[in-house]
Amino acid sequence: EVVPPEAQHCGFIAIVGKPNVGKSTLMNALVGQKVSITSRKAQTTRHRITGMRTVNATQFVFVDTPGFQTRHGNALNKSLNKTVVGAVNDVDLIVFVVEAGHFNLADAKVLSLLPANVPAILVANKFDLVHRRGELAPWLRSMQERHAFAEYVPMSAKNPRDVSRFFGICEKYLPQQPWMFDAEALTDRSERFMAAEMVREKLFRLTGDELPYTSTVVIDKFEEDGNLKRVAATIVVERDGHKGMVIGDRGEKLKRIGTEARIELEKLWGCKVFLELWVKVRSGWADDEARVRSFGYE
Ligand code: GDP
Ligand code: K
Ligand code: MG
Repeated sequence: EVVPPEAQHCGFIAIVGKPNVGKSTLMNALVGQKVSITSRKAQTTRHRITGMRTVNATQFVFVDTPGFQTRHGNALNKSLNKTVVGAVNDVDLIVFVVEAGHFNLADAKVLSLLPANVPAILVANKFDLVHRRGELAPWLRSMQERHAFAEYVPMSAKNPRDVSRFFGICEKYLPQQPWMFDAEALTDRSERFMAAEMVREKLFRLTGDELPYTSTVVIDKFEEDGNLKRVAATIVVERDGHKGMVIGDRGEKLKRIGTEARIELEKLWGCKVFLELWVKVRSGWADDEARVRSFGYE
């Protein structure tokens, strides 16, 4: 069904909050596909990721952001924080995500970045984990005193009913203007970028907590060959010892990272993928501003 441009609504919605509150999970659920990688580790999201969904006459353009880093001031973390500050100032609506019933200094730090002139919705996520639901009402009232939120939404990003209800909540904040992307578009990120991200997701998920967050993925080759995409990528780690953790016993770990990333990419692109992985040591890259930039961080 064709929607004439004068009937179209379209707007940008930034999703912000401290690490691990479920921002990327929410974004993927809203988009309906994995366009932003997730894991139970902080620093999984390292870029501003745009994902969109067009529902009837309205195009929702979601901007997922890294969790604001308050600990180490290295070059990587400074770049992550700049991305958050940039994202909140240029949108029609802000979705501020916290874990339902929780609010600490790290949340307060992100909240202090929100501009007063952009409406903000409070998402109290992970509602499924709240055991004493009666205590949520006074907690929500305490949140009212912290910021003049336009709405208070207890929900679970993992509950499809909550997610579909969310479109109706956001809709009224989006201006009447023509869509900026195709109705079917899912993300503005390149296939090359998505390939690197899927490898990084598996790296984060399949290695233990001992592997520090200072690893990254670089694409060396990206070729299309009929209905096949050939990708070669290098996992960059900080120390020799980390290399072994990524490769694993007789290469088992690296093989599994490759297999799982390939399956995700085949699902995303709907074609066959040949994925080749390498591991390299670049000590101190996360402290080196030029290196951080050369690896694709803003
Ligand atoms: P981000 O760092 O804010 O982007 O958080 P992620 O989306 O990467 O999610 C962090 C962790 O929280 C992951 O293990 C998710 O599966 C989990 N998570 C996200 N939303 C929910 C939710 O609504 N309920 C529960 N129980 N877990 C969630
Ligand atoms: K995370
Ligand atoms: Mg994230």
